[in-house]
Amino acid sequence: MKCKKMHLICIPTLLSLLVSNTVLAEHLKLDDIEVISEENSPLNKDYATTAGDAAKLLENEMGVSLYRAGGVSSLPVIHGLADDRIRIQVDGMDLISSCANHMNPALSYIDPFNVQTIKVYSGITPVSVGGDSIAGTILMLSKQPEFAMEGGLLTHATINSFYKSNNDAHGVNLSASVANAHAYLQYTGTTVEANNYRAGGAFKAAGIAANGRGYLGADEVGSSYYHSDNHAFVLGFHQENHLFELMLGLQEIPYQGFTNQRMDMTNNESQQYRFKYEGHYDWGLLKASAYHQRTRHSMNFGDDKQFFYGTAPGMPMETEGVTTGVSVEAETSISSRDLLRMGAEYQRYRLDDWWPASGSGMMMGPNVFWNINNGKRDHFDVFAELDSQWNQQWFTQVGIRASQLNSDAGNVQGYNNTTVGMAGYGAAANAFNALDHSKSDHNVDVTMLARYTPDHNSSVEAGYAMKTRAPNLYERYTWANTNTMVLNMNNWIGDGNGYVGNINLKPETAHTLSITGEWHDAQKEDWQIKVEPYFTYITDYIDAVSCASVGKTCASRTDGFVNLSLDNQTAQLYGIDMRARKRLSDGQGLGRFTLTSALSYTRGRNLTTDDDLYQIMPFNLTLGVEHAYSAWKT
Ligand SMILES: [Cu+2]
Repeated sequence: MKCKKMHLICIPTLLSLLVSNTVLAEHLKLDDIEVISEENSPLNKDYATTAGDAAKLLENEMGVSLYRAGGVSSLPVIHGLADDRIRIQVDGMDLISSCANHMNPALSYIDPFNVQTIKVYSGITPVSVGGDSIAGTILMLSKQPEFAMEGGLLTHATINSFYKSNNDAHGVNLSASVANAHAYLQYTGTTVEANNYRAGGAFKAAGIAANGRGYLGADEVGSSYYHSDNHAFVLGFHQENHLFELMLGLQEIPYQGFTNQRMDMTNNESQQYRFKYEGHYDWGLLKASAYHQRTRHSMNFGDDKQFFYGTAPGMPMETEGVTTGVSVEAETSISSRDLLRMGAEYQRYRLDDWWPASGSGMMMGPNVFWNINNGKRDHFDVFAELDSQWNQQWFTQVGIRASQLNSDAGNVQGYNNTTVGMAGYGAAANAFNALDHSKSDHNVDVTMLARYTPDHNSSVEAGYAMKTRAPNLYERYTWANTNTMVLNMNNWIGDGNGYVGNINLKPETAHTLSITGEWHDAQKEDWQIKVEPYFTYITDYIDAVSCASVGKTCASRTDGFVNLSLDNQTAQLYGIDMRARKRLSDGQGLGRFTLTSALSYTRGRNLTTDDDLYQIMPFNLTLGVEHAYSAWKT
């Protein structure tokens, strides 16, 4: 259906080849080690549809919407809250977007084909998976190791490719693994590439994309091309009740256009190293992990944007982010009723964001512009969570998390040290450098949840959560306010306006009430309905404000956009999500037909200004009919 509307031909699997050699017919799955929560969702991995963008796997998740940025860098929104407000873990790593335009969000670092499990917490998020976020949590896990039975050998190889005619998107995914009863080695690699895609019809006049650039058709969406390569090596060991895993991940995105930004990604290289341990003991479960990621990111004007401005050949912008994390978590039954979970997490983050000089003018020279110099954001968290199964009907969970977060940034300089005029950066740099940049935040999260399951056909869950997020480094430490071009470059929101940070920002705290009701037949096969209303009140919500209201004098502009800063305000969101499905026929004859529907409504208001919040998905209702016949699904 989607394909027809877009005038494209989907060939999800042009070539699909599976090679397997199993010496022993059975292989050993470590089911006892994998802890799957009920938020675990079945994956619809249509490779052509996701085409390198793991965020697109979340498209049908209850409570989640997406906003598009680059071809492989969509950003999820949970109940109207997006980006850094969501905790996103990829294989246990909390990855941070190291770019003034947030072009490399966490989910851009995993290939959708490699994702095995997604867990989305959209309502009340347990503190064990929350922290430094005020919306929900998204956990994405890649393929888990499979070991052979004792004395056996398990080998596996898969190659997939796809082609989409609309934007010539094509890619290859390769996966190979070998395992015996105790060790496991896996490689997965992917390359995806696409040209600009075409809209359903003409939406602008055809012509050159920009001065000195090529021609764009009337239906061609400029700056929507991309190319992304991912490689992951995993080595696992399994000894009785202990699992050790080492992962090396490499990513390169040589180019990715951004339709919603003034810049494009001209390179993104990332190396990820991860160690994971899971062990079962008589007293319970112990999990530990450590990770290290380095990202080197470059931006400039891509092929569909003007490159020369006077004597300046483009505007190079460079970023390096280094994230290191360690976590330990233990889970133990303290009685037949109570399960206690305790953990500690540490994360260290470093960020440099610098823009080399360009051209002979004062606007971008003669010095290097330091947007963020030696930015630091480190936090240490501890949490405790108690699950209690009081009887067949009642389950409760209470949790508390405390976090100490320290951030800092070094002194900066502009392209020049002139203190007057819009191309003079000295005054703003001097003012920023005169301030003490180090900040400490002490955050507390609390969760209380109760679930009542009266029978096999229904359950009701209700809860309250208090969650806190500290400002990111761009929100706190971007400093240049005299030049619109520079302000434009700091736009992690993706709305075309110019932004300057505010060092006085406080962490934002959300209070959420949520109820989830679920009704279904006993087997959850014939019919199912799930309703989730929610209400969130946020104090110190970080929102865009006029520069003057926070004592800054920003460059004025008349191009329809505005230059803004940030301040803590009060916001409120409420809404409802609903999902329903009913089987229409039972699988005899023509196959099984199922009617599905999804409804979501979110209303978000800034109570300080009485304005609507940004990035809120309008009311939407989706109806569908699923058809399954043997192995076919439509
Ligand atoms: Cu960027």
